[in-house]
Amino acid sequence: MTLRVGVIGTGMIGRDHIRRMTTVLAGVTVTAVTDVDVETAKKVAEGLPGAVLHATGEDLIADPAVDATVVCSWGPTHEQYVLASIAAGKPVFCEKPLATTQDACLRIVEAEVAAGRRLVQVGYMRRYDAAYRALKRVVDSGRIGTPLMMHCAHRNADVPSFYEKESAITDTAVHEIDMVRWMFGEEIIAARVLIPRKSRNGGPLQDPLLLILEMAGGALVDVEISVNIRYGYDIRGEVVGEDGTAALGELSPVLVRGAGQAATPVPVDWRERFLLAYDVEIQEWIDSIAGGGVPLGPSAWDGYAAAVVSDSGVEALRGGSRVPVTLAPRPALYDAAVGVPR
Ligand code: NAD
Ligand code: ISE
Repeated sequence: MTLRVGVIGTGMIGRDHIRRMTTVLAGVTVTAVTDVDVETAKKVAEGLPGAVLHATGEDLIADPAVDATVVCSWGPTHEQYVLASIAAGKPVFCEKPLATTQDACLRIVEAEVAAGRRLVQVGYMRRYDAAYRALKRVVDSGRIGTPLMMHCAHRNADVPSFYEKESAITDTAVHEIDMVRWMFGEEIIAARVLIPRKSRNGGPLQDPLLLILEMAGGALVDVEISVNIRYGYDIRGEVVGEDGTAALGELSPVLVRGAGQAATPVPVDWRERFLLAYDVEIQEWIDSIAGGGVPLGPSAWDGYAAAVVSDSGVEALRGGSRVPVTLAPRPALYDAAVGVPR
């Protein structure tokens, strides 16, 4: 069966997911697109034989030639499209964040619970990255003993002009927030933020930041968030266990020696660094829902939990010292979901 997908939002990641669904992945066809930027959406639709350009996301979701939706519009618009997809009984892959407030995420969780089946998957792609998966296998094997700490760095070369102070947590470190819940199979119970000397490249932003997350089992996670590091897109992670450490390896397949140096290239941005992770993420999503199955990746609950932790991080950034994370009771619908046990 070929899954017929409609894409809402034909910006950077929307176009990238359309490229992979039309030229890389199997079992999928893009039958509809929409964007409030009609000119861009029109150009994208023209490159997709047989695809319909819809005036609104709601029209696209209602289209009988759309079996499932991929939401790649701006964060504040995610809630309306995810809720409309649930109401239509159609699976929806929503780019992160699930929604921009924890209340909105909870409304999505409640709508999905009322629908009685999992329809939502959130675009936290690190769970699909070969290096993160290898790191998790080592942690789960017990080879380095009980994890005590994880050191992470999330460095962007630069960020767009609309990026705000809080985006360092809500837009960037939110990936680590989801990743460590999955890595350790535990909830995060509190957040703190430490503020180092400001980079001259950061403009009005407080750049860099150090986010400290406390896991339910007692491990501590530190996340360096630098969003104007200039030299490239650099993602790091090292777990420190009682008996050893394990870190994400260098991913470049080439080491260049010359002029007295040995060097590996650094990716330009997230599209390059996580190219294959996005491919695996969307392929596994297609395979899981084709034929009426449920999505197996990050759930609406995971999207909600990430939003709550992210809010605690923002509060800590704005002046709180240690801000606890308080989650609503987890509905039974999410018991079988990949991720954090009850
Ligand atoms: P972008 O600005 O390039 O594209 C967003 C598009 O959404 C724009 O074309 C805009 O016109 C459109 N849009 C806005 N409101 C809309 C509406 N109501 N209906 C339809 N279209 C609408 O942004 P982007 O970088 O592609 O990011 C889009 C989403 O993807 C964001 O939520 C972002 O956080 C997420 N993202 C995820 C990753 C990842 O690593 N998983 C990477 C980048 C972006
Ligand atoms: C962007 O929205 C992403 O999701 C990228 O993965 C992240 O590295 C970047 O900081 C965000 O702005």
